[in-house]
Amino acid sequence: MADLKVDLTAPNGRKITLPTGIFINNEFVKGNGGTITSINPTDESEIATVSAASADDVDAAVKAARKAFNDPSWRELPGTDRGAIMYKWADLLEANKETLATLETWDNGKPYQVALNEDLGEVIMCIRYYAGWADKLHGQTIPTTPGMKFAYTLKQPIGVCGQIIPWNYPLGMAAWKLGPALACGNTVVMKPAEQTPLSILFAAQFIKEAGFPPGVINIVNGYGKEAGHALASHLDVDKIAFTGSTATGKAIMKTASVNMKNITLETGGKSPLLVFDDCDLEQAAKWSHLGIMSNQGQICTATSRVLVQETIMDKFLEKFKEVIKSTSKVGDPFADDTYQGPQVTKQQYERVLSYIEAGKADGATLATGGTAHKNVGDGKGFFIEPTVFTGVTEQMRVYQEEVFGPFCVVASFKTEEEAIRMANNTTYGLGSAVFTQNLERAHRVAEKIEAGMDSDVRVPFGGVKQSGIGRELGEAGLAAYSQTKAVHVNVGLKL
Ligand code: TXE
Repeated sequence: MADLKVDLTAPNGRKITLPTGIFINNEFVKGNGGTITSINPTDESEIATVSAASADDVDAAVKAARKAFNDPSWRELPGTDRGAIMYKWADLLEANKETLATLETWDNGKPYQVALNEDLGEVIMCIRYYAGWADKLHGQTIPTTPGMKFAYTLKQPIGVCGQIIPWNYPLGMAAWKLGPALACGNTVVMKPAEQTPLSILFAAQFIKEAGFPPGVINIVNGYGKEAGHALASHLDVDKIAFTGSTATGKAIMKTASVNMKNITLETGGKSPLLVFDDCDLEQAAKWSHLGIMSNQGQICTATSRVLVQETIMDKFLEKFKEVIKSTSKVGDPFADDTYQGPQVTKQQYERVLSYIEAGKADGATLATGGTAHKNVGDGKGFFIEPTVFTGVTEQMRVYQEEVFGPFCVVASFKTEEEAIRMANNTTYGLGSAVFTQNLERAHRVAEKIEAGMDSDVRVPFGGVKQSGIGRELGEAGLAAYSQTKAVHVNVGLKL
């Protein structure tokens, strides 16, 4: 730690020199909030120890971001040039994607092929997508009273943006938040999750090389209660964007009210997947599997409630279990044939196991799984068998609460009305999916479900109810990082 770098050899043999400081003003410096030791969830060994930011460090990062926001080298940079810097950063990330994916797998536990092809693919695409927007942000001219005045609007950045992100897609969440913020000309202080501090440090190395002026992007690893709270409560932070649990989202909302920060929240979910009796059963079973069992079930839009029309329940369950058995190979995330790695931390692993107990205690029927996966890494590691409960009623905790693991409940409905009512019977509203070959029904149900759909960087994403506030991604994501200023021009009105 002394020279703020550590030499590592990853389980796949890759040699990595990783910066360990916090990143302020384009430099790695030692944090004063203690350290974070990252644990490999596959075998519970220590990977590396990195700096954590104190409240004073967060203050230093905010000061750097404020200075950068007011500096002509960023503020007056034409959008095209801003975009060019972002493209350069994306190119550098792409050139280093194997190392970034290695760190992601090692620290988070997700399968390497997924980290490399899906996560890193999306990260690079997201930064490029928003780089393309940087010179296409403009206001409107608005006709008012001819001969007297006209008005126009300007799209301006919000200022210093605090961004607090979770551990399920460490680099993905960083890209979703940095892309639109930078395209709009803001400056950023980002606090990554303490469970996964590594990959973002490697990515931060390329910020200076890409050409971002000092202070435009600051990365402060740290703990939620200290560094996260310091950021959400800081009086010189203009916006806070958060992805994580609903409980922490509510706490941040309260804290952020101290100076009425602009706010975007993306929180939990209990997303329904509806299977009607006229669907392609094979496809419905495969998508139901992907929707909850990929990324170890640690997906905010995971389709964790599968609602199946009563008449096809037995057939569906048979297919679903078949797909789980043939696809969900649990094991070493660096092995090519692994579908499911370990849960990210012991805490998350224990949380999933406790929900398995809750399901049993409430009288649900275990259709498959329901135990820790033992035969990996000498019984070490945070692995869980893909778990499905049937016979679930709407009052059960496993129907209502977010589990965040390879764990889903299957419940039955009789009619379309009942399916919609059951789908909407939660405090959440994030993702959802409908399987039917009846197009009228598909669109009718989509309109009535209180939730959005899948995610794609080009399409707006976000929740309703207690799943969040605001939209990220797509053109709508730019609105979260810009404000509209109106200018009235007097062209002849005399008093
Ligand atoms: O989340 P937290 P945790 C859900 C999922 C999971 C549960 C708990 O159900 O099991 O949340 O996960 C920072 N002020 N999701 O405990 O606490 C923290 O340091 C400011 C869904 O990891 O919400 C981290 O950077 N910041 C989700 C971030 O908030 C604070 C993804 C998220 O941590 C803070 C993750 C505070 N007081 C978990 N306390 C999704 N929507 O995808 C914590 N943080």
